[in-house]
Amino acid sequence: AAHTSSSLGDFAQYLTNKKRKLQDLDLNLKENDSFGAADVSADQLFRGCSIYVNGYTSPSISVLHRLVVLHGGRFCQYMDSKTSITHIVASSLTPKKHIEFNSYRVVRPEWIVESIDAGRLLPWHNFRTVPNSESQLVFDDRRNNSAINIQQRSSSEYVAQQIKELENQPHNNDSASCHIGTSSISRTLDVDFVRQYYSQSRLHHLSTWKAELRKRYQNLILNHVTPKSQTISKMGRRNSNQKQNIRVIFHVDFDCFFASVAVKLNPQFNGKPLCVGNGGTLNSEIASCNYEARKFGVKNGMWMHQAKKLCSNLVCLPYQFEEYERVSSHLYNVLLDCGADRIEAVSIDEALVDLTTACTNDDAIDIQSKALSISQNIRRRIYQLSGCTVSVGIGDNILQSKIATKLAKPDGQYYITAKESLDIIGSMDITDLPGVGYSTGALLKQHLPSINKIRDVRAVSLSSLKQILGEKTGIKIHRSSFGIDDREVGEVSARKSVGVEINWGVRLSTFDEVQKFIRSLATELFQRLQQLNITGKTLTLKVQNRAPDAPIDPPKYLGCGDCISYSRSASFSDESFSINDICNLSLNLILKMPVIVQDIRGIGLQITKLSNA
Ligand code: DCP
Ligand code: CA
Ligand code: CA
Repeated sequence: AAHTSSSLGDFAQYLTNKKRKLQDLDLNLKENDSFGAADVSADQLFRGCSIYVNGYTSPSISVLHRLVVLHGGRFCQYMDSKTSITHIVASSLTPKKHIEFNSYRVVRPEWIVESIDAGRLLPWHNFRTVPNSESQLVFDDRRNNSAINIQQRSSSEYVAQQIKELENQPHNNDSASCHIGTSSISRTLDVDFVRQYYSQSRLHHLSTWKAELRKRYQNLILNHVTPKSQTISKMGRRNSNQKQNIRVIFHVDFDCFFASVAVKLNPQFNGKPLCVGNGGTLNSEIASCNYEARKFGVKNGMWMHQAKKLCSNLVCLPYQFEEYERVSSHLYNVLLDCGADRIEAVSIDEALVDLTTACTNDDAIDIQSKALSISQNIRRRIYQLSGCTVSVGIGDNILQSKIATKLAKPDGQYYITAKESLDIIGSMDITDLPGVGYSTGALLKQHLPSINKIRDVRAVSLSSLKQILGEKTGIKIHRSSFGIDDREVGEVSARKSVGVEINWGVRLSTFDEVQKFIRSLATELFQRLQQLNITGKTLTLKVQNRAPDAPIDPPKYLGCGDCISYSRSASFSDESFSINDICNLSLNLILKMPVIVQDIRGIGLQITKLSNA
């Protein structure tokens, strides 16, 4: 289960429960293990010892856990109560851990195994992970000139050996014994990681494009011919022939956008099932697949291994970010020049256009045929310029036009009547509620389990909907269930935050690395603020921490897996903050979170309470 607790209290409770569960498990283990029962004399060998295992060990952490518990010791899953831990078992230590564990008895796993063999507790200092003199040396280094010496030491034989050990560690080993995969370390430590990540991340591109396009087309009123008598809409300008409240909204969306661009650049795959994704490894996600692939049941967002099962000869091609921008610009240029009243950028491959005036003109015979002929034109011109097809949905409002697009796809157009859209919306599953997230639909299902389709929502009173979903969402869902949507095209709310977030490829092993990672995020964030000419008052730090029962290596390669997410905010002393200020504030915030360095799977920084710089 996903845990999204944000408060410390909840997490403390979670930990307490979890620990209780583990202790029960320990008891069970002890009672049921015949090996333990047979060796009664050794039973209390580790009595009074509280043992914590750090990093990769041989035998694995789960074996050590068993051995410690069977022989009367306490096994600590977490380092939360440092003082109660008597021994840390580690095969090797990172320089940072050297310091962090300086006041502990840090022993090699052999101490456990050989003590059991000997039938008595062997002196721990004969099994030091770090020979005494070395540990002392590091400590002195730290007192004298802090981090620099630790860095220098990383060339020492000791650390070299440690790295070698890590490198020899197999990737998909027993997950409990494999704390950090090598390639993940190098990825996260890579100085250019953040920059590289952003140049390769499609989600980052999608959100940046969206922000830029929105900014460009926000408040752009295209039809400047305004009859004096007309002030029908608060934003749009309407033609005098327009009947009150009638609107003609177009939704224009590229068909399988990334996949279309891929086929355009690789025409040899024309007509073959194809998708675009990250390298096509089995553990990657499909960003876009063409309609030939969809015939096999392949879908956008599906995992590659699943898609390959459905369609074994599915071709996977790489992203072409620059080409997406080029193709998209043709869409926007055509829409800027089609006689529209208003235009709204929805995303790189999709826009809303208010064509009320053009469709209700004096020379328009009837709205539907006029709209369909304008649409035909738009589609033809976009295809001529870009070589990719769009589909167009037309309706009385934004919601209806988006539903019409679903009926138009691929390479088609559809004019939907109010009655028709009402039927279609009614037959949709509530988790597909248009304009609201999946979670709202799920929440509704939880409170009203008998409700399945959106048409059932119509029977629920507005007051109950408000009670379940809150005032705003309640009203919104009530209205959308009846196909009502009075948003104006281009009426997008102003930007409320600027942020950066990485939750892929994040595997850190020391606090030093956390600091470095935060610094690169802060640098990226700072550059964005500068580009947008924006500053703000408040910083929010979000950290994704591996959920205790989630596997160390999630199914998605280097993904974040099941996480508990923490979020904390603080304000800058003034709005002219620097990269350093962002770092310092972030570090203050992360220290207040009960996160474990090795379990961090994602970090995000966000600035809110924005103002112009
Ligand atoms: N995209 C992505 N990841 C997402 C959503 C979108 O990479 N979670 C990218 C790939 C898509 C493009 O954005 O090609 C446009 O998204 P659409 O939802 O419009 O999907 P397609 O254009 O691929 O298909 P359709 O024909 O259904 O619109
Ligand atoms: Ca699309
Ligand atoms: Ca789209």
